[in-house]
Amino acid sequence: FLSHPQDLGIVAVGFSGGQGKAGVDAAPTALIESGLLTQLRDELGYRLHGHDAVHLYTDLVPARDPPHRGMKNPRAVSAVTRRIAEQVHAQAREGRLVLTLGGDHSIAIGTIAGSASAVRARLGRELAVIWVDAHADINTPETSGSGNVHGMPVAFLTGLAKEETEEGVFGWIGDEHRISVKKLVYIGLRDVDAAEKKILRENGIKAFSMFDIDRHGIGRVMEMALAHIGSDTPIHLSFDVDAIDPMWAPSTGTPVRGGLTLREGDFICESVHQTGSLVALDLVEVNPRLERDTGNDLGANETVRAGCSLVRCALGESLL
Ligand code: HAR
Ligand code: MN
Ligand code: MN
Ligand code: MN
Repeated sequence: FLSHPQDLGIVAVGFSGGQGKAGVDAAPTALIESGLLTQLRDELGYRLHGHDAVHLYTDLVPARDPPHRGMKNPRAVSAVTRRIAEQVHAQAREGRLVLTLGGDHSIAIGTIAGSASAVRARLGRELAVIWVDAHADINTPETSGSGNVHGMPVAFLTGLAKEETEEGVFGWIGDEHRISVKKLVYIGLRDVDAAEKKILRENGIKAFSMFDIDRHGIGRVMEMALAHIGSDTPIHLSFDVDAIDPMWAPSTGTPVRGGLTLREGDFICESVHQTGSLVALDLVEVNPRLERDTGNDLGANETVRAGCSLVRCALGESLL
C-alpha cells in the first residue's frame, strides 16, 4: 500500500495532556537519543522525513481548559490531536510509512484520524487498526471514571463517542477520520473497565486478552488477529508500551502486571511487518521520568530500550 516503502515519515510528539503524569512528553527525545532514528536510517535503510523536530505543541494549549463532558484538558487534547492528524495525513499522502513517537495514547486520535483519512483519499480503502495495550482505551467521556482522554481514543475513532456539532470540542473528527469496529483488533488486554467490556461485547469487537495469549500462544493469536482483519488491508499498529510486562517496561503511567514478554511484543511487531500491509505505527506511553525520579535509571532505560526494539521489529529488523 506504500508507494515509497523505504521512506519513513516521523512525527515525534511530546504531549502528556491525555493523562495526569508529567514525563511522557520526554519520551520522543529519550527514544531518539538512545539511537532509534539512527538505527532506522543506517541499519534498516530508511530515508527519514520530518525527524528534525520534536513537537511540543505548547502554542496549542489554552490557558484555561475546564472539563468538557468530564474530559480533562479537552481543548488541548483536541487541538493537539487535530494538528497531529494533519501531520500524519501529509506524510501518509506521500505514500510513506508513518512512525509516531508519543506521548500518551490520546495522540492516537490524531495518528489514526490522519492515516485513515489518507488511506481513504489515496487508495479508497478502509484502514484496519491493531491496538496492543493492557487497556482497551474505549471509554466514552460518559463511561470514563478518570476523565483522562488517553482512556478514550478508540471511542472517538470508531464513532462510539461523538460531539453533537462540528463546533463541539472534538467536532473536527469526521467520517473520513473514523475506522470501523469490524476492522479493529486488540491484543494484550488485562485491565478493562466494566463499561468498556460492555462496549466490546455489544459491538462485537475482536479482542485477544492475556488469557487468550496464554491459551493459544502468541503465534496462533497473531494468525487469528490478522485473519480477522483480512489480507490485503492497510494496517495501523498502535502500540502502548504498557502492553509489555512491567518486568521489561516499568516506566509507564499505568503499569499492569501479567503482561506480554519482550519477545511476545517483538513477535507481534514482526508478524505485522511480515504482512507487508503496515502503513503506520505508534509507540506511546513510554515515560522515562517515572522510574528515573525514583532513582531507578535502569527501569527507565529498559523501557526506552523495549520501545526501540518494538519499533525496529515492526520496521523489519528481524528479516533475514
Ligand atoms: N481505563 C482507565 C481510564 O479510562 C485507564 C486507562 C489507561 N490508559 C492507558 N492507555 N494507559 O492505555 O482511565
Ligand atoms: Mn493505551
Ligand atoms: Mn495502556
Ligand atoms: Mn483499571
